[in-house]
Amino acid sequence: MKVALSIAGSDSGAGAGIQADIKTFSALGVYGCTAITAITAQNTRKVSSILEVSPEMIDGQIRSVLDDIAPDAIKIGMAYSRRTIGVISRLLKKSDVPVVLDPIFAAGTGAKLLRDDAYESFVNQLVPICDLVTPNRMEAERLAGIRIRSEADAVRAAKNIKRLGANNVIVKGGHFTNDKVTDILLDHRSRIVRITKPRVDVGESHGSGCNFSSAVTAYLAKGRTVADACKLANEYVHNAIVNAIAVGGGLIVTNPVSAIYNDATRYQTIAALQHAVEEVSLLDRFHELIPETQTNFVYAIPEAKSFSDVAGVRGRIVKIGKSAVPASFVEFGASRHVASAVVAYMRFDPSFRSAINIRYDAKLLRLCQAFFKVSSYDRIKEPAKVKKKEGSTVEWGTQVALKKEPNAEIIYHRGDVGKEPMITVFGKSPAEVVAKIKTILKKYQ
Ligand code: PXL
Repeated sequence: MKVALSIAGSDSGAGAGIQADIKTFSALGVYGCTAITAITAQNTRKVSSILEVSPEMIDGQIRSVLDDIAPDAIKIGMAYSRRTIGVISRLLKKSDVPVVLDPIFAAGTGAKLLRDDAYESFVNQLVPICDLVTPNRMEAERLAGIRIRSEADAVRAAKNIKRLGANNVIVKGGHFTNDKVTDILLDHRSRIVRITKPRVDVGESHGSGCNFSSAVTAYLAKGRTVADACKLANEYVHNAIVNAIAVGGGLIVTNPVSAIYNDATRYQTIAALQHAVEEVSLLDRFHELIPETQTNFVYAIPEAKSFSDVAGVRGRIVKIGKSAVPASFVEFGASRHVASAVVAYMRFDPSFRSAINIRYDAKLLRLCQAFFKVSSYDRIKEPAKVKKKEGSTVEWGTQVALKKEPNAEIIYHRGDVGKEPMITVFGKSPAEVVAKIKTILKKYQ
């Protein structure tokens, strides 16, 4: 496992600082070591106090790590005072692994995290020993000594900062007002690389700067070039911001571990659905429930927002003679209709994440009504403007049916011109949906 060291301050609210760095290193599969420079008493609203760690103790932490664990890359965060800067600079001056410097001057909530009397040491002793400096707009303005209002200004600022002795400089684009966020990287050969992403409309978040610099450090530890590490870190932080959480009453905090949870839940979702698809397909006489347009069986991740967050059977479960056969494997985005029904249902009750569609006939409907709460909608009553959007009828109809009967576990419609009538069975898990199908099949002659 590659190793990264973060030399930074502790944030008790854990959105930024060393806590954010460890989360990021861990999420990116890098072993994270730490040397704590200062302890902040802090939450999402404010920093209430700062305790500096003694220079001897900072020196001791860094030496302990360097002597034994040999990091592949190092990040410097909150440096706070002249003494601390002196210690870090002495120990890292001759570093043969990449050093990333995140200029931390003030917290998003306002407190000073670099003392005014330490600024000169920061510029003279830390900037020149670093391979990459990662200022945001305000930090770049201070370091470069110019106002940054445009991309051309950001390029000029990066050049000024490079003249202070930094090998590579990235001026981050988060604190501008454009729809797109563009980071400007000026690399060691004075080439400009622009990294652009759509802006995430969540307002100011706490932690993104620390997540970015520690992600770059993790990618450098894994051997990526500076430009690649910056692009990958940009992508990573974008997702941490998309998944930001309101843990306290102040700023929202970024969620740098969301990517691992996301992948893990996707795997669990696929595995559970795959199992249930096989089970339902092998049920005796299940093929009799398959409609003309075939059956899909779906399962959504807990935070599903659209059909792409819902797993389904690619090509549906099809009737072949007297058997039901999944046309292909289970995959995210494989269903539009049944997936849209689940997404719509989850807006009512997020615990109902699975569904299957079966044939409509009067006898099946009566059986459903005998065992489960059933509701319905009438496709003919759909407003014309809803009809235009693909998949929207099902969403609209599911909401209509749930408004009528909020506890409905089965929803049907009687079709429309060229639209087959359909019954959709919902459940909290694919296993629960299979159990409902078994109940229906048992009585279906
Ligand atoms: O976001 C920069 C930052 C870094 N390190 C510590 C912090 C903050 C912001 O509050 O508290 C310790």
